[in-house]
Amino acid sequence: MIDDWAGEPKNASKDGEFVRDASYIGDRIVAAVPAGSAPRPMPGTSGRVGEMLWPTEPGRYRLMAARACPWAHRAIIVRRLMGLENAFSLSLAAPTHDVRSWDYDGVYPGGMDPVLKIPRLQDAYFARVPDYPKGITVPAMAEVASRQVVTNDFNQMTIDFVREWGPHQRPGAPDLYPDELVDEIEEVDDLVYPKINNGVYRCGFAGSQEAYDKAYRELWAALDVITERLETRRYLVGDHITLADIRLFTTLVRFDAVYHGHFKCNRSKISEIPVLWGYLRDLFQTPGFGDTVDFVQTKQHYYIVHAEINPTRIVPQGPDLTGLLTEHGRESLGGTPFGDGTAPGPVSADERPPAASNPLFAA
Ligand SMILES: N[C@@H](CCC(=O)N[C@@H](CS)C(=O)NCC(=O)O)C(=O)O
Repeated sequence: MIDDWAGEPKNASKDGEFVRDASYIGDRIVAAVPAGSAPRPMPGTSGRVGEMLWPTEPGRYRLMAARACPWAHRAIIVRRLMGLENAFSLSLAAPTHDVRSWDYDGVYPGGMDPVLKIPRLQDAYFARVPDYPKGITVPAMAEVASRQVVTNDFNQMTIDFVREWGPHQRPGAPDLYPDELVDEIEEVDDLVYPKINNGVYRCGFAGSQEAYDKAYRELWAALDVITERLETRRYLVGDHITLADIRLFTTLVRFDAVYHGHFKCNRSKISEIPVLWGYLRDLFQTPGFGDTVDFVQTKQHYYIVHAEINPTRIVPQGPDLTGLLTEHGRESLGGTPFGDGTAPGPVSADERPPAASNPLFAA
């Protein structure tokens, strides 16, 4: 809750360990509140910031994201797979920013988000919580009319895209979070989130050799477990894509281009691990995954914004990414990408990453 946040350092480091700040404006956008209604307190709460329920209402919200960010990337993929493009629009921040966090410099005319009419993401945070003391992070859902952040809880947001927006999803939208698989999906996440998704950050932002060594060991131990699991299964849980695969994909797809060098996660590249490389190529080539990636922006973000670990701010040229398009052969493991659902159509021209940023569009 917001009262408890003031003065708390973000991503505080203890004994050189990177400790991610995982507190959020945790309001939710849900089906149970009628469209047109004002937000209401979550049952049993006093309705402070983080305790409100807002209605799922097409046109009312805007997803504020950035191509570079793996946590925002989850939301972009889920929105596309569920066909929610007409339910809420997408705002994409510039890849680099100063200490005031994300802005729209060079992205939209006049450096202003054209719908929210703000130059910086922080304006939507401050509209909700004046002097907001935490990280100004993507992804966030903002209410268009009030230009304020509703939620920045990246994980709950994607679960709610799947479960709360049903009537506004496309026909054939897959079930990415089936009831009967939830326990297993979250069990996999108990390993993937701390050791892999956040594990690469724990390596990269470690402030001591010991903290780095520990994070590195845990990262690779977890990747070994996941590799073994994916040797005989096409997807992490069940026989079609679920949120578990989306969560892992966003780290794997950045690995060789960023985490291997910039974050010193360099036991090997994903392209040198046949099972993970096959799994990554399979997902990359699946509509909704590879077509949401912008490698140029992703590299620019990490190598330029994190000057504390890359003081020259030089952005590497490599690696060659064309291998992502090669045959993966994982169909023989069984399963189908979307289960009883169907693939989304091609990504719309206004949301397609540029050809220079993605081998899928380079041809
Ligand atoms: N806040 C979430 C994830 C979102 C997040 O960390 N986003 C990053 C980009 S990858 C961000 O917006 N950082 C900007 C900042 O902290 O100023 C968490 O840490 O669990």
